[in-house]
Amino acid sequence: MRIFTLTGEFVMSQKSSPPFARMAAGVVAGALVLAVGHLFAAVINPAASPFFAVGSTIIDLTPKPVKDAIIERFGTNDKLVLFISLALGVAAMGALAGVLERRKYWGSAVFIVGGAVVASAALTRPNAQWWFAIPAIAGVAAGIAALRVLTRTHDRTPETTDRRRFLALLGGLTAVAGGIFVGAQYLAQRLRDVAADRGKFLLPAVGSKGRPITAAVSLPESGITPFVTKNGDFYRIDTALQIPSMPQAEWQLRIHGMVEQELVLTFDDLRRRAAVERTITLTCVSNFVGGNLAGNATWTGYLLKDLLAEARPLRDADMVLSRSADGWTAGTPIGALTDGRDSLLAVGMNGEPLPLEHGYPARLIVPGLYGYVSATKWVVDLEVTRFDRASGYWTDRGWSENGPIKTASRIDVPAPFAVLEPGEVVVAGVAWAQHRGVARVEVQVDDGPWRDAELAEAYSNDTWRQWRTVWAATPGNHTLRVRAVDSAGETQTGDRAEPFPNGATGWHSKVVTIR
Ligand SMILES: Nc1nc2c(c(=O)[nH]1)N[C@H]1C(S)=C(S)[C@@H](COP(=O)(O)O)O[C@H]1N2
Ligand SMILES: [Mo]
Repeated sequence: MRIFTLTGEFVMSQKSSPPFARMAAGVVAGALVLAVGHLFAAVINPAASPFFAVGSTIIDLTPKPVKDAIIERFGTNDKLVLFISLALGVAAMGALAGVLERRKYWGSAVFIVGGAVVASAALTRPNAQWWFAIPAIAGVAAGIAALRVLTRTHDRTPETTDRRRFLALLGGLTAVAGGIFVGAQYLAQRLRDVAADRGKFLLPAVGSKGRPITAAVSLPESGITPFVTKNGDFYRIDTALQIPSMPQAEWQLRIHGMVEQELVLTFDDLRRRAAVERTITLTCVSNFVGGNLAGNATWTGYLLKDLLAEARPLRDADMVLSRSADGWTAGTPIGALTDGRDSLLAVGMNGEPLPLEHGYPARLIVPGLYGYVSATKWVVDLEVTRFDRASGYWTDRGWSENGPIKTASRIDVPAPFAVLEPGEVVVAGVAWAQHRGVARVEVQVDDGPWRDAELAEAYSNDTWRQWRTVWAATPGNHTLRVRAVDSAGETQTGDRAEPFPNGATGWHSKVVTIR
């Protein structure tokens, strides 16, 4: 390696080589830490993998404004962005370790510190056991070994052959790390094949069906949001970096806390109870005005009021804290689960077992409440408690304790900034005010009067409702606005509010150009 020293001498020596080779050695050793950690976690528990342990911890610790900025910029690719940042972070740490790993082992020390961070992240995950630290320890051991071997090879091999030997070792170890990672993924899949488990899940026979969904609830406009959202089109929001894998045979729902009779229900127990089918529109509190974080599905499941009645909640309980297999929680007012509305322990979505990302094998669905305080996916635990004793995941992060869904309406057609011919232009969309129901929808063009839109038949107060109007469009740029009125006669507010802390408000508008 030819370089000039500070004094200007020309030297040929590995010892004073620029740090690229050492950095590369460190990066490869870092990759081995991740890969070996991932492999051990595949066997022990996927949540203990450096990727998931650190990733989930970052998600839980990220302050809200940063999280919002990331979600705004990257949308639902936020998890991919997180993994890439994590890999880059480990690469940077590896490069630093490589540079520092001279005779003094400072690089190994960097790995040990990094490993301690990963191990603490793993050990502080919900449901963690002491052995969640093993993947980090094993990964760091492999990483340090690789770092030692690589730097020694680099420093000791004679100049003429150094690059070749070093590069071969570097390449070989990179391939090994890649192989281990792919193998770990495969092993994790084989060991807990929850997709296959879902394939064998039988939906219960339904005693009570909801109203049939007739053609009258749908308007024929093309481009309008369909009344029922297909499972594949249904929005997905959760903090889960990996979908909790909960085979049906292992699943249990524990109902406990302030109850007279603690209950533990398996699927065998549930199959002896009456199943129902209900169509309910779910909405995320993070939805912006005009956004698409809402979906409507026919859910198969069990009425929560019946299951809770078996447990006999104490009179002074006012909340049910539901918990997922991966430790996420929601605090739901007990009234919303027992007041006669169709709150469900759902096991089916549009005639299929719940898709893995929507909560297989069981989740909650509560009409009228945003998902963050009610719709726990992969649910395994219901603790009957009080708002002054417990709180849910997002409430702990500043979102409102109560999350009733606000009245909202959206223009689906025409498309934003559409350029259209003058004459009859169809304006259409959906409106929702779950558990109150949409009574009217009004549309305004520019500063004109608010006019009633035509409505599809209401399916129920718990579902959204399609609307349309025909507008006699004249040339120029125009702003279209929509607002809904709920069945209590309350008009959707035009005051703009951000989603935080309890849901966005404001009228959705679209600008169109008429030629
Ligand atoms: N276990 C778990 N359940 C969860 C969440 C979560 O992060 N983890 N997010 C909730 C939120 S904020 C919403 S809006 C709904 C979204 O459900 P979906 O992904 O099926 O549309 O799930 C709820 N249930
Ligand atoms: Mo949400």
